[in-house]
Amino acid sequence: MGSVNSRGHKAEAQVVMMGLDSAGKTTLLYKLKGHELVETLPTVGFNVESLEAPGHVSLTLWDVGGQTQLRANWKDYLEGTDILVYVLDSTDEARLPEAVAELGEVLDNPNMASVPFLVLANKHEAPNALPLLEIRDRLGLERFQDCSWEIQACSALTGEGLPEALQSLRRLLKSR
Ligand code: G3D
Repeated sequence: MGSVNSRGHKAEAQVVMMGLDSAGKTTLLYKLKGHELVETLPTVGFNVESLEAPGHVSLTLWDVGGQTQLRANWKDYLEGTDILVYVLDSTDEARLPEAVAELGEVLDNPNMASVPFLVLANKHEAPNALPLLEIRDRLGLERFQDCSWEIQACSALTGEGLPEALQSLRRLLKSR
């Protein structure tokens, strides 16, 4: 997946962004692209968007969970994924177990073996957001020893944490 430049490095990266519906993926994408915030509609199927940082990065957005009809297909598209960005709603404690289970299922896919991943604990500006350390513990991230991962708190609304998230992406791209 992607292309190779004259130095033999990949010039493009296939980043797959996943998370439960309403985690904030669409808002994040627009914020990262420098657009004004837009009225968001529930993501149907998937969007493919390209992002200019850090280089040519192709971003594919997926909702996981709930939409059984679509879930049957998304696993086929994981092949060639360079990085997984998993977006969580830090304020949605009720659906955290579901989000944890879905992340585990995605990472268990053979196409995801040793693919680095970044967890974005979104909506962190909200007063009822769970602390980042608690989210990390409840995700059980320590068990993923075979691949590089990072977790970052952010807010797609205020932009807080997004420069750090892009730095994490760069680090993880280098770790491939
Ligand atoms: P999705 O693409 O993952 O399904 P969306 O999620 O981007 O559509 O966002 C779902 C809702 O969460 C939207 O609110 C959006 O404005 C809100 N949201 C996204 N990011 C943040 C954030 O960082 N903080 C807060 N407080 N809200 C956020 P609506 O009201 O349109 O459903």
